[in-house]
Amino acid sequence: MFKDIGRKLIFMLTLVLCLQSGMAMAVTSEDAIQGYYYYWITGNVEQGASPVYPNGLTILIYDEENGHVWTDSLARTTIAADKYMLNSFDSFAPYEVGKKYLVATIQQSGWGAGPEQVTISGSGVEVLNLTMVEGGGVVPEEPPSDVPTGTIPLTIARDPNNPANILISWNTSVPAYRDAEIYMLAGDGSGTFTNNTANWIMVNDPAVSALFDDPNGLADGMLVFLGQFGATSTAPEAYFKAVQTRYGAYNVDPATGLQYLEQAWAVGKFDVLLRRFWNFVSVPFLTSNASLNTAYGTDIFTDGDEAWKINTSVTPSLTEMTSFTGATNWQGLTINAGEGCMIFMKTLPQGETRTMTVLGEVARSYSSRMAWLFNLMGNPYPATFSNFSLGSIPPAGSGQDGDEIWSFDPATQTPSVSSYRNNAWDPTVPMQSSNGYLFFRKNNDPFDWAPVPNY
Ligand SMILES: [Ca+2]
Repeated sequence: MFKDIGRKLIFMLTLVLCLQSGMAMAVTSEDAIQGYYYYWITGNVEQGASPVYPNGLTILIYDEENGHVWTDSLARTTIAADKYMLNSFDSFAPYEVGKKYLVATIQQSGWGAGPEQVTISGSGVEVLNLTMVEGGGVVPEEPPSDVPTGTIPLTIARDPNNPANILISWNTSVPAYRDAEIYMLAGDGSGTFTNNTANWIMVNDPAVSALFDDPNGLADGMLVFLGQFGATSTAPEAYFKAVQTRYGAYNVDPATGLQYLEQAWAVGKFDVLLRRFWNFVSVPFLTSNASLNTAYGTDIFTDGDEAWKINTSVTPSLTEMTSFTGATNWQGLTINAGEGCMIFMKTLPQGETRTMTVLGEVARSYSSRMAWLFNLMGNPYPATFSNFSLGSIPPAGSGQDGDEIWSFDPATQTPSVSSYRNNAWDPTVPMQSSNGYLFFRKNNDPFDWAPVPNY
């Protein structure tokens, strides 16, 4: 952080000297060490025959990749007094020295300036004068997805290079996604996800930066969350979002009225403690039919451990679906968000626990069919509902007399039941993230369960 500020100050100072001395600028040794190329492209934009005045137009320097010009190119600025100055420091420097880039205005009403090539020399200021022409300029594209403006979609997985770590990554082949700021939200393990930006913190903040390997090194599209998978985990729940730096995480997107950080999609990790014998669990993330091997891992289980789910291939019934063995792991069994699963830890000593870390994307909506009789379910969101009847669990009018919800306390190996009567659950049951529940639809029709997240 301080190094960045220092670099920026050196750069600003160098620029001032450069402008005062007629733009004869030398590269400082600091530049060479850092590998950042302080570089300005500047010039005039003549109006020419254009009915569109250049002042106020946006001008870009961009790397034309596969014929695309992305909305968020390397750097951009606004033309003022017929002049522009594109600053490499406002981009995700370094540029590639010796490579040709393009400079152009965004086209407006069919008129624009450029594109014209500029070769990055790695030092000094390049002067490139442009003239508005009909058909000139560029029409940039949006990044290739439906992600919210100014944000970057993340993926989360176990680190293939070190299974104790978690790898957060994003697609830097999209130029806009190289401009990343990564934010984290930590929780106590009870299901505390929120989009409220007050609780989020940038990963290079000294308060959390030690949890990561090189939290400032984001140009590779990868961030390693150290020691947070399984036994060595110290953060029982944690979430990540990414925004594009130039938008400003706390600025408001005029199209949605939300802060860019607020509307970014999230991924996360959640630790589930397993105890001796029966555990009733669920995955509070979108997993799209993740295999149990992926969702639950394999290293905390031993031969003879069991996974039980509802077998829908016959009359719905609670069925042992697979036994764990070191040779076959969990075989082909899969788990989805909102699905409950009973795990039997056969050989785990009394009083010991095992940490099962689950990873995935935080769901923004959810729906599943509740069948007649047995439904093993879980909260599909990493945020606890205080009451099953809230958030349409089940939707108003869908719970009917005779329905039952069974919870299970793995510490005491004790089940408890709540019955639906007089339009309410008796007693009320909080729906905790990562717990599993048995919803027993005794007499009534199936229905679509679509709880609304309370983020
Ligand atoms: Ca990195």
